[in-house]
Amino acid sequence: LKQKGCVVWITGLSGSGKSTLACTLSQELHALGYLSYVLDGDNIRHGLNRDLGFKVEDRAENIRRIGEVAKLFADAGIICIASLISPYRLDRDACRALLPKSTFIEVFLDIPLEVCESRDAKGLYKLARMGKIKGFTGVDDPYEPPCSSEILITAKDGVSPSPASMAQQVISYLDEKGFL
Ligand code: GGZ
Repeated sequence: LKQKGCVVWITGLSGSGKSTLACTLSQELHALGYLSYVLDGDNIRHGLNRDLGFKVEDRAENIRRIGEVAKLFADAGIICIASLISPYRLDRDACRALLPKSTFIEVFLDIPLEVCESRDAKGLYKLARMGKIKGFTGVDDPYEPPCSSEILITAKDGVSPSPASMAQQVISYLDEKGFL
């Protein structure tokens, strides 16, 4: 293999573009001849984690299981891209602790709530504002931003970078650190 296994952990609010970045990044890596695999919170909640909801303990368990699976992929030499809100610092750090030093790469998709909410692709923010969804991250449930993510992606004047440029930012990091 010409790559080194690692976990690219994308955290951010609902609608921040985590899944889009994960998918674009995976495609770009594939085009460059690298093997990656995406573990998306929203998808995994339909299968492996279908027994879990959004209470604190359920989110913790969702994140823990995805962290353990991501570790298996990384052990196999694959670049595992995990995209989930993962709102609690403690849960993310527990996943970090599962992996060999510097193979857990935290990507903070720091897009303001107003921007995420204005997209509202699935109409979930609207439902949360109406009180029809309780405990929605950013509305009436917390999001703890990382203090020292390896990669920080921010919006400029309320405009997110394009998926391609976000993916490029991650690829440059992976290349620099010797994963590619
Ligand atoms: C946050 C929720 C909630 C609540 C449903 N809070 O943007 P989406 O819709 O497509 O992705 C979100 C997804 C969050 O799942 P994660 O596994 O990423 O969350 S966590 O890491 O916190 O375990 C959102 C939808 O599920 N969703 N209810 N209450 N997001």
